[in-house]
Amino acid sequence: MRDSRFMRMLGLLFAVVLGAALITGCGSTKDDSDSSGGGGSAASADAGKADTSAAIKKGLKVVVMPKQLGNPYEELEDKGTVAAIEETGGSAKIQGPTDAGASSQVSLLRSITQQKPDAIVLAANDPNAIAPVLKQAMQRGVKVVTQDSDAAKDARQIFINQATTQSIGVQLAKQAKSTAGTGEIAVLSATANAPNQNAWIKIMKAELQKPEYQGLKLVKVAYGDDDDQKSFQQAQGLLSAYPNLKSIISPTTVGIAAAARYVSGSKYKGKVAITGLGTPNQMRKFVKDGTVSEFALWNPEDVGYLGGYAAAALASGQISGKQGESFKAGKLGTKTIGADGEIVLGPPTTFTKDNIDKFDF
Ligand code: RAM
Repeated sequence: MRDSRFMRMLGLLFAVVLGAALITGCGSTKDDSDSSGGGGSAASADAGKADTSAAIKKGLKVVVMPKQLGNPYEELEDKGTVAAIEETGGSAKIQGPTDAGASSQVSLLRSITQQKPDAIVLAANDPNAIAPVLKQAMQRGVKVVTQDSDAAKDARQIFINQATTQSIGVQLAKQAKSTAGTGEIAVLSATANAPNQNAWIKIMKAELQKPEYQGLKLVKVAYGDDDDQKSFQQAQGLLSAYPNLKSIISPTTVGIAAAARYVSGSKYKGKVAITGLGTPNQMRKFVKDGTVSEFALWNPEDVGYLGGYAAAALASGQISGKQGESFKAGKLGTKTIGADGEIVLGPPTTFTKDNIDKFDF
């Protein structure tokens, strides 16, 4: 008797719980389920299926990794990423190595993967050294976005490219010609493994083979490792080894600033041109003192901001990284993923004494 009453009560309780669960389930909005944080398994079961109407999840945890800490360019870029993540209601933490060496990011990425953030947004120091750990992160459900400098294509979902690689390489060749005319030129790059600089230099070299560049001779590619002192010494070394050098093209903000500093205080000032990619704030004094006549860059903060929104859209299931998918990137508007998961921000700006004071970054 007591047993059967107990069973009836148990049955009733079961029905009430089941009913409540059904009601809650039916009544839940997308936002509710998205922000529950417990949707991990559902999200991974849906991996690869994008729902462009899905809301951005609140409270996303994102790790932002520069090539190295202390590089003013990378700091601007990461500031943009943090701003974007915070705009979406998430939190972002910057973690990075102290040098831009090929394997400097690997162990850091390994420990970050253990913590399983929603996404990692990084500028790669080497396309392959970090590929295994990034793949492991993606297998664990961490979304991976590269910006500025790409990893191997299968080790990230999206790459934010500042401008097309082709257009940057062509621009460097044009800078070589407009500053040197003909004669000997050299490149002062970042590290020997840097994915972005290597890709640009490859295009630049191919351009230099064209008839319009006849008479220009690239004598050396030197590496300053995106280290100010080493870049300064490399600039000095290039000029003493190649006394006929007409121009140094430095496709790194660290390299161009160090080379310009060296030349501006040397006998080469006014004789050897320095050009390439730099931030207006670092280069202003060298433009004003006549050491540099032109250089170029995009807005690093926008690159990072776009990377932040791409990470949030990926981690919210709005996009999966496939070509043709679109998402809203805050003040930058709607962006669409191109071939190989690449999104291109826009063309670089050329800075000269006539426009440099209009820019503050
Ligand atoms: C340096 C870094 C960065 C590059 C710029 C132009 O700050 O190498 O990756 O994009 O230069």
